[in-house]
Amino acid sequence: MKTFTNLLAATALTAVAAPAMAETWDMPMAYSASNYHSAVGAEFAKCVTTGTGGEIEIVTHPSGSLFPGAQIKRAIQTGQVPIGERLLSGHQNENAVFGFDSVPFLATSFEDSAKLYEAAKPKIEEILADQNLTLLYAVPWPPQGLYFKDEVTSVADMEGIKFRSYNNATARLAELTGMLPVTVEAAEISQAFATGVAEAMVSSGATGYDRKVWESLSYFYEVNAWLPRNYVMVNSDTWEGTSDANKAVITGCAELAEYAGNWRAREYTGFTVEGLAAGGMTVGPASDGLTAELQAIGETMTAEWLEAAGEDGAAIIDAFKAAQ
Ligand code: PCA
Repeated sequence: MKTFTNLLAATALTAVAAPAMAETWDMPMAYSASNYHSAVGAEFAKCVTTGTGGEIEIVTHPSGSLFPGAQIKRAIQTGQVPIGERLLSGHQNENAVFGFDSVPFLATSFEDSAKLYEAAKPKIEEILADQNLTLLYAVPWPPQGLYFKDEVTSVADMEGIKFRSYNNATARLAELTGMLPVTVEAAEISQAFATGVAEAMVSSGATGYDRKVWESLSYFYEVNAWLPRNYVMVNSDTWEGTSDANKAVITGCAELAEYAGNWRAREYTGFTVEGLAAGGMTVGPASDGLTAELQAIGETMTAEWLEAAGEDGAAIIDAFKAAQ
């Protein structure tokens, strides 16, 4: 009888000591572990694991190691993974509204990009909710500039160049400048440039720096075309099944991650642009002539986006303009 009582006591103790139902949430991320998006994701994961007392352990998988970028959203939607991070404008082909942050020259600074995001957020949350996805946080990339092998002073100089694209807007930019778009994930960029699959791209100083593109390319023009964002999303069924206490921890960690990510993006901008120059690249603004040509192309792309995104797109732009 004594043994039985002891056994009961021991079982009760174990029940108290062990976390209720420990779960592991694998979190695929598309960009290199050293990139600040991945660093922020790792901090977010740690915050959740610690805050939930280990009930939810988030394990990040950077560099597209679990799923390549293009498959991450679908993997979360279908419950193959509970959570993940994705460049949302990568899904412009699915719904033009997802491309609101890649409309050329609409928001070209961190301040404006934050206002544009606030203007778009309710609609984006609604679209994601219809796809069984719950938005947790979003972090911007630094302003997008143009990378080339040779000096480029006009759109005519771009004719026939193989241009690495990462969403519809970047592919369209290639078409409108007479270049040849080729889709390449960030994780594959260095190889694509080394092998000649791609010869140019539009991206941030951060991505060029992470991928050491000075090994293949020589010019970075600070065009400040737009600032796209990465989004961390959770499967809505998983979210519904999460306790209120753990939801509160995750939401709090997401707020911290968004805040930290925004600051890191700003700091990383100068650091990486300097890094490109230190790597041997010529870094600076585009010529006045090229800037004017790109502005005109931006107007075409803005009109096309508004046409494709309809009333929702117009409402986002109106809300953004009202906040400026
Ligand atoms: N880097 C990502 C998206 C935007 C950016 O700055 C990329 O090039 O894939």
